[in-house]
Amino acid sequence: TKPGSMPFNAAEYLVDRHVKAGRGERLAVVAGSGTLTYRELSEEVRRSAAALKSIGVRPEERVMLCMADDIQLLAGILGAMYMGAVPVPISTMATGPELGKVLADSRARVLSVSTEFAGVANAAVAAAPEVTDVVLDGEVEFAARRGVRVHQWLELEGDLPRRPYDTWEDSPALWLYTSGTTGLPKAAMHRHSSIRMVAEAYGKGVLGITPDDRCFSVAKLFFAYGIGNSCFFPFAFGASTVLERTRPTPQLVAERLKSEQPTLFYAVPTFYSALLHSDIADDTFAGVRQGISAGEALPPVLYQRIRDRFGLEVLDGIGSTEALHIFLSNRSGQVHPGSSGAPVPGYDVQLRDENGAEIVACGQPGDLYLRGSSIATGYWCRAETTRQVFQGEWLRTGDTYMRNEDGTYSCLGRSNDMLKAGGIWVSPAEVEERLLQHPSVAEVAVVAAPDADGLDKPVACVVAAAEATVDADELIAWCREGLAAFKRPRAVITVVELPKTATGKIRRNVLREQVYD
Ligand code: 3SK
Repeated sequence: TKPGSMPFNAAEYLVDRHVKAGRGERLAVVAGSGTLTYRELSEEVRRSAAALKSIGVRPEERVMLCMADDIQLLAGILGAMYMGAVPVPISTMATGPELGKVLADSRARVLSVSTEFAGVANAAVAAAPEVTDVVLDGEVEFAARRGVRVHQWLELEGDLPRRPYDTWEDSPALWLYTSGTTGLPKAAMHRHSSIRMVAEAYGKGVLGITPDDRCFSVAKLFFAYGIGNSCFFPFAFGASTVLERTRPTPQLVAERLKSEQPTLFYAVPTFYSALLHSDIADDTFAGVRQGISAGEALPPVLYQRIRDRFGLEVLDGIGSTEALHIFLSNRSGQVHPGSSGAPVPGYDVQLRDENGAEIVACGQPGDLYLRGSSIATGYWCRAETTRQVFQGEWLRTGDTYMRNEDGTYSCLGRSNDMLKAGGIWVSPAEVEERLLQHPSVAEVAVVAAPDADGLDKPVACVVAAAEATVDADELIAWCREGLAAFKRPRAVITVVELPKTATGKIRRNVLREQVYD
């Protein structure tokens, strides 16, 4: 057999496998609209596969889902995979025109929508001439343009399939759009076997998930980070997942932790920071065995404050939409604060200099390259960018990293974020970490801006902490005190918020433009 050609269906692996093995009565999902055992989830997934088939969806066609985290989104994603189609969960934070562009780009004919997002979807469908069917998860006004059929999930019927479509390991399973730094988002195309790979690598290899675990993720299912956290990892190991339909706040998270008792909690650094700024009880995380952070580097000061106040150990890691999930991670009991940890089992990383030569010495900044079998097959209809990013076995991550003496890796920023001051490399992350230790700073990003001579100098864009005022001179002096003087920001600008991508990464290119103005 050719590699990748073994029969394999990720939805069957995640759900039906447990039913066949006699684990059907175990709890699988706790969601806003109810709870499901694995047997019930299997039924929902097959019902969704039948529903999609009944409206004419065929294997390998895309189905876009703009939906809140709940049973219908899970069943929609897994049902599409089950019948060989390709689910494309999409950000619920998009505007109508943004959604319209990706809908048209994907050439999906079917769009599944939660009632909350009907208005946005309505505008999007107007911009996507190929859409023929819209499926809604509840009663809501939806005046689609002519020629578009509008359905209710619950009213769609079809014979429940008894087995999945005969996908192979390499069959297309899932597309995830990634925002990138400029232009239209692009779809990273993932295979069925990549889902098993990330579950084995990170879910088992790093988190050691068992059937007794319960996962709760602040990152939603439409993110690569969220779908791994809330779907692939719990279901690969017969554990359960807690889904939250709305945008979580610290108070809401505290309530759900109390009522659902998750053992694994996944968030991004900004959310950990919000938790610290909230008045939730210090014992909120008493039942959580592990916190997880990704999306951007977790500053050591945040790591320590979470640990001191909540007694929670947070494993910082880095992943990417292209790699499907986390490929560098800290390990339980061996956290190196300020690092993204060591390669996850199944992945190799390399640091390369500007000539493409491998950097072996510790402490030297280099471009991070990644090798591992969960890497996407490419971007849909982006041949040139695909060639630049997917280089044979290696993925160019676009991040600048250095290796530490203990074999862990520390993020120095995006490859194109690094800045030079007086001809010496300055890591924005390092200056940001120092600034975050100042009580008047809630969030900060350091970018390069040209001085009067056109030479780049670090500028700090600061979001003030609640009830604090930012004193630029004081912050510059604070950095001068704690860092080599050349690293200090030459100016401090107060901003209301930092521009961010859908995955919570700071959009430094946008910030740079704002600072230039
Ligand atoms: O940004 C990350 O660190 C990440 C982690 C897991 C999956 C996807 C992403 C983008």
